[in-house]
Amino acid sequence: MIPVMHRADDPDEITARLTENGAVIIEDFLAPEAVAAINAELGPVVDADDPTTREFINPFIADFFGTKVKHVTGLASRSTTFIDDVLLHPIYEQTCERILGLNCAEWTLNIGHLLQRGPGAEQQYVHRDQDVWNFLPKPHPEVQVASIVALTDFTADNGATRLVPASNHWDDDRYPTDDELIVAEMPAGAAVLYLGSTFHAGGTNCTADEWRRGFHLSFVVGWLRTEENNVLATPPDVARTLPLRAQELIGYKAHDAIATGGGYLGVVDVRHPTDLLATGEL
Ligand SMILES: O=C(O)CCC(=O)C(=O)O
Ligand SMILES: [Fe+2]
Repeated sequence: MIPVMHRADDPDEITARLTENGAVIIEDFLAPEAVAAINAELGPVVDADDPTTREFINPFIADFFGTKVKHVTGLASRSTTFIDDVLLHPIYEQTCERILGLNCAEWTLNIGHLLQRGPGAEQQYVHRDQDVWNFLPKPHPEVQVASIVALTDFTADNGATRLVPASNHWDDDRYPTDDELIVAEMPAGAAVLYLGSTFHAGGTNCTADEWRRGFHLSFVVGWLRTEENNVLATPPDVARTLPLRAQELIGYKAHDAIATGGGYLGVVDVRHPTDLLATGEL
């Protein structure tokens, strides 16, 4: 089972449940007003997406998402409600600090997508999100905190995410059986947080006419390459208009590990790109 907690709960407790179970649902992650504002802003954008004509990097990924899932990518550059209510959500800061903060100087946004699973969308293959970094030798420390945020009610029938509790503790040679998948049913405004090491899959949508809409966003230690090229997706002209913390999370802050015996990553002119944005040099 997936523990259910609330945004006002002690961040240490939320982190403890997340690391024990590999997943935790925060039932009131977004206020109803925030869900309404996000849906008003992004609903028309996602509805306009046509998954049958969209192109993908390769046929495998095309098949992974299929032709029944609408996408909005690069959310940081497209949506102020995404920035204010989701990207900067304190629960991400609290859990990333406690989990990723042990293994990096800075964490960054890895990917920020809206996924709308439509009628007929089939279950994804069961995977760990961290497997995008397959060249990272195992075992390795936890490098990713991920989440799905429900913008509509998530039900077993409309494609709610399935997760495998405690699979973050499994050895690399164990793969889940179907009966080990637990459905993260949750109301609009809830989120399921999970780890990069937790097995999961977007579910089959077997309804006739219900769209399951949710954000898929994750954070990663700042020394790994991100799945989405966030700086290109949110170029300086847009980034300049965003709150400083959003700029940092998108990748405009260098990963400065000098204090722990490392070096710097992601500088421009040997400075933080955020500083160059502030002075107008970028
Ligand atoms: O949409 C979902 O429920 C899961 C999406 C997912 O796991 C992924 O795209 O990696
Ligand atoms: Fe995933």
